[in-house]
Amino acid sequence: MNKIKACLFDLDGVLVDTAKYHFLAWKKLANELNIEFSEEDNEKLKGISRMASLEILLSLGNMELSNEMKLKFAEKKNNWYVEYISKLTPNDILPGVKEFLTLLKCHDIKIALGSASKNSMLILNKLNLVNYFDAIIDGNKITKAKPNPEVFLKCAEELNISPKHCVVFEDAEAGIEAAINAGMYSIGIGSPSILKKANFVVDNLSYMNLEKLSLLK
Ligand code: B16
Ligand code: MG
Repeated sequence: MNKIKACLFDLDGVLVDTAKYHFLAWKKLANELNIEFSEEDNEKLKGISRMASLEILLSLGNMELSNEMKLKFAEKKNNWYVEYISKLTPNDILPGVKEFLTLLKCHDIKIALGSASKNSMLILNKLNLVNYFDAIIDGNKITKAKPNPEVFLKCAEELNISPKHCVVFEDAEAGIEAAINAGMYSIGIGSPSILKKANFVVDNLSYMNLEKLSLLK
């Protein structure tokens, strides 16, 4: 029998590719602050919170700001980001997502969202995905960012399923670590050389099926 009773999904990079919009918005802010910021630098911001991302950007420019100014710039970046993602449509859903979520529903495996983003409801609504989820835990409901396991433990709690029966799908190293810290299985989405600690890694959710889930023992 399959041990897995719940699948917990990260949002950015797993269900939708919003990383490019985060990059464009951070790049716009970096330009304004005269900080050099590359796509490679942007990799370090994946999966971590908005304020932690800003701290990394500022450290790249050896820049220190008051808390008040930090909040102002974080808001500015978010306004640009929200403008970009307001154009998202269901066509932006990553390959295999809807098919895999439908398969899980048919087999009574619970589905949760575990994301650091405070914009997750806006994104899920744009993608028409809200109804698939039995629980939604995002940046508005947590205080500790990944690799802290809080986000995934809250998913398990809301679903009333033990962490040992949960598997997390993540594209970021910090997210895989959060899953391990929660005592859950983890499946990486993306590069095996970056997501080394995951139980296994697939390119995207079109490579997932029930047989692959049953490999988790
Ligand atoms: P927001 P995830 C994360 O989402 C992103 O990967 C990360 O780059 C972003 O800084 C974070 O959300 C916060 O997003 O500014 O929208 O609140 O990957 O955990 O779904
Ligand atoms: Mg992610």
